[in-house]
Amino acid sequence: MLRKITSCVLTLFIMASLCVTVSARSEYQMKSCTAYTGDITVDGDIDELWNYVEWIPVTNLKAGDWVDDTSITPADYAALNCKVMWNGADTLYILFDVKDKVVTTSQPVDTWRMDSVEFYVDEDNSREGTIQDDASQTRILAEAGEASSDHWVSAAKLTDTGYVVEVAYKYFNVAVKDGTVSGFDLQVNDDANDDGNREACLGWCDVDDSASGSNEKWGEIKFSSTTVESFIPVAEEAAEAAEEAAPVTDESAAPAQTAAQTSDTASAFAVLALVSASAYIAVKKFRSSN
Ligand SMILES: [Ca+2]
Ligand SMILES: [Ca+2]
Ligand SMILES: [Ca+2]
Ligand SMILES: [Ca+2]
Repeated sequence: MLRKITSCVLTLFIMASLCVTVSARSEYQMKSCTAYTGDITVDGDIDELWNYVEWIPVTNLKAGDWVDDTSITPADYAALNCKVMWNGADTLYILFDVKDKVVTTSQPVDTWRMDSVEFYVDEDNSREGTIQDDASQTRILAEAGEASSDHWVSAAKLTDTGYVVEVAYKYFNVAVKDGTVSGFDLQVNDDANDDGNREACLGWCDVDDSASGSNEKWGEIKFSSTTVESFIPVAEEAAEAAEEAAPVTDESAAPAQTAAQTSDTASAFAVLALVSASAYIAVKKFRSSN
């Protein structure tokens, strides 16, 4: 009897452990982000305008050797935050900011095992369960430098804490306008120990690594005609305008200005002295005539 109870308790314990392991992955949740209008340069440097766009955190650990290892914490693998913008016509910009302690140099056969970022776009958001026609998955390696293909250009730069990638994706099927919605997802692949294999893979909406085969569980991106510039605080804008409007001063101009100001001040004092003297004479005259 005791053996039976012990066996049941053990079975329950194992089942509970399995449940914990499974629930370590996030549940799929539709997310949405908005691309506001503005222009940036695709060069791997973060443009000033990006500062006025919200970050999109990409945090779903969905694949890689560590995906079901509960001893692993987010501090152990790369972190990805993204921003989006569009040029008001046909081009979507994406900024990837990756914090990665060990950027890989290994060259395995499969590039998805290497440090890299990915973006998924389904222009008409058709969600038919495959990736075809105007839907695509694109991978940019951390060390790719400048790269391009038919519908996109990218620039990747290493930083002290990882790497930055900027992408311009040009729409070819849908005429983007205010209110357009497309299927969209983001991803980072991390080889955490430079052995040519991927330890962690994080997605924005995808939770089970199905994004590369199906567009059903991607998120959405909405396009807005509101400009990113309109988010710049008024005081900050005024300070920038004042700075731009300020006269250019150099060492030769400064003394000339001072001399002119000194001359003006001397003239003012001379006039004041003359007026005072006249008033004094007038008073004297007035007094003497009384
Ligand atoms: Ca840039
Ligand atoms: Ca489609
Ligand atoms: Ca590795
Ligand atoms: Ca890495």
